[in-house]
Amino acid sequence: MKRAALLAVPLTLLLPAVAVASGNKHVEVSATPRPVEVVPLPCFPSGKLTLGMTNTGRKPTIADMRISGEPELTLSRRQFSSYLPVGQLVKAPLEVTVPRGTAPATYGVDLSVGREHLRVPISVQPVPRRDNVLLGEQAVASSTHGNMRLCGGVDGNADSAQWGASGWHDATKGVFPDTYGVDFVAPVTVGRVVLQTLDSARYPASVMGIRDFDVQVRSAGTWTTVGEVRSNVQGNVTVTFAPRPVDAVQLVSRDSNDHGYSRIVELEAYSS
Ligand SMILES: [Ca+2]
Repeated sequence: MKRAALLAVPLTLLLPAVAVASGNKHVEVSATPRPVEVVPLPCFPSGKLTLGMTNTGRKPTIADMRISGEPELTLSRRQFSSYLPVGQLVKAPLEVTVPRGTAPATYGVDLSVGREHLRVPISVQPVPRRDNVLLGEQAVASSTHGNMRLCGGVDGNADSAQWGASGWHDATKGVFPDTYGVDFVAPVTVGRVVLQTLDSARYPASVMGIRDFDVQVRSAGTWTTVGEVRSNVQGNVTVTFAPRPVDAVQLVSRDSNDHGYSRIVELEAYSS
């Protein structure tokens, strides 16, 4: 099985690489993609890098990769240590984020194994124009299940088939309400909110989706309910209301069709 998995790894993952000899260790270090693009928004799906180490020697070994970068960069890990069987690529994810307002420029992440280094360019991009004003903004939730990501509901991926990697649900099974939304850094005009709840062939919305929910917007510290949906069995639900400037948007989930979790694949909001 492991051999089959190895063969499935694209060759590009192995390149470019540097050979490292440290004592009796022979380790190739790889990173993909290069450069890595990062958008300076808290939940924007960027800055994802796959680190790799391959033992090119004749004996299994243990290798430690040290990971560092400029102070503008926040790195999800500082070290990648692994037992390395001979000839097998061992991978680990690295996420790179930068604060809102970081100027577009090229930075770098340095990977070191022994005395060898690989510098991965980190290209900070301008914030793109977005019709969906929730995309990439800071998500806020009443709770988040340990298997899920807080940002999963505003990462731009509304595909229920990728629910595990890109969705959100709460951590309080069978207990409602749950809330999920975004706090804006400055008021934004909102007149339409779109919920994509879990709705796949295996997990249809009528079985696993959010059933009863309210849409609320906050202005000057006061929440206002602008839409109520009850007995929903659809995957994609749009709520429209008179457009207004708001400083936060949230969905209040009051029940799901399985009475378990509140599952959001993507929550979007538009000006009209
Ligand atoms: Ca998503």
